[in-house]
Formats: sequence, C-alpha cells, structure tokens
Amino acid sequence: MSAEVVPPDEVWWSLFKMYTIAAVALGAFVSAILAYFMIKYREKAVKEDPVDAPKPGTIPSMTAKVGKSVFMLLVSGIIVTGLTVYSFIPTDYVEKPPKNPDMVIWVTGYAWRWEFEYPNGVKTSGEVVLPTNTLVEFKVTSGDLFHAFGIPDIEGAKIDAIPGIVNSVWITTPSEPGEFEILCYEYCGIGHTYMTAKMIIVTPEEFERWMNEKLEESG
Ligand SMILES: [Cu+2]
Repeated sequence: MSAEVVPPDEVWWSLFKMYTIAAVALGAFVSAILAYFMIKYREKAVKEDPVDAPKPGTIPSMTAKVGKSVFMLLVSGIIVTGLTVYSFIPTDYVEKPPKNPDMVIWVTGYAWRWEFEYPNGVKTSGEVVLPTNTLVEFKVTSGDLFHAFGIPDIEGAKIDAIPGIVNSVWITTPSEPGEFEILCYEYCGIGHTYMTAKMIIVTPEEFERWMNEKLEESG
C-alpha cells in the first residue's frame, strides 16, 4: 500500500478550499469597500457637480491617475498569474498517473454498461471489487461510442472513455469497506441513465477470497 502518496481527491479538495476561502475573503473585502463608499459618497442635499465631473460634449482628460491604473493592472496580473501557476502544479500532479500503482484496472465503457479487467485477466461487468487503501489506476477506454467514467463520491475521479484512446485516472480507495456508485458522465443515448456500476470496497483479506473464487470460476 502506498500510504506516502497524496491521493488526488485530497489534492482537489485542498485546492477547492483555497479558492473558496480566497473568494469569500475577497467578496467580503469588496462588499465592505462598496458599503463604505456608498455611505461616504451618498448624495448630499447640495446638487452641484464636482469640478472634475464629465460634461456633455467634452472628452475627459486622460492625463491624471494613469499611474495608479497601471499599478492596479500589474497587481491584478501578478495575483491571477500566481493563482494560475499555483493551480497548475497540483493539477499536473493529479493528471499524471503514479509510477507504481498497487493495481491497474482496465475499464471499458459500452452502450450501456461498464466492464472491468484485473491485472490477472479476471473480468467483471457492472461491478469492480477493490481492497481498502489501495492505489488504483483505472485505464479507461470505450468499446463503442463516447462515454465518461466517474465515481461521484471521490473528488476528481472522472475521465473520458473514448474508443481507441486510453485515458488514466487514479485514486486511493477508501479506508473503510463500502459501496460506491460509478456513473457515465457523457450523454451516450437512450440507456445513458442506466449506465451505472458499483465500486465495492472490501478488506484486503476479503478481496483475496473474492479473487480466488473468481479464478476458480474461470477455471
Ligand atoms: Cu455512456
């Protein structure tokens, strides 16, 4: 088990938290300034225009305050560039499948079902049984038309299933046994809604027992 690898769902979650906190803080700051200016510059009883108010038929002079605008543009540019770079690093990490996954599962989408193949050649349809705390790479493709493989309960576990192309998505399986839904995320025809499967997480001992049974079945 590769406990030292940070699973993609944690990476996505921390990125999401960072942006949420930043957005709420910025929103609060902008709202506070807006409220302050609304009160400070509210219309007074005197209705005279200020001296620098624009007049109809004249173009306002651009000489003043350009420096400030350029400065603000630079500050925004630095923030946006910084956030982009900061987001690219974890995105790149998640995009690349790990070098030594504990298990590689081939996933093939068909209209309208999911089929799975284990490293030892065992195949299942409609369900994939996996042990807890395991670094799994799903190699996803399609046998007919465009589908998309996704596990809604696991952040970021979603990838296109395209005929002739193999896309990878990887997860660390949950630490507790349980059942997780697998869905098709690309509208693919009349059976799309029913194109579901189950990811069944079991203890490593139970997984071994299940696998041995499967191997006996297939002779
Ligand atoms: Cu589909």
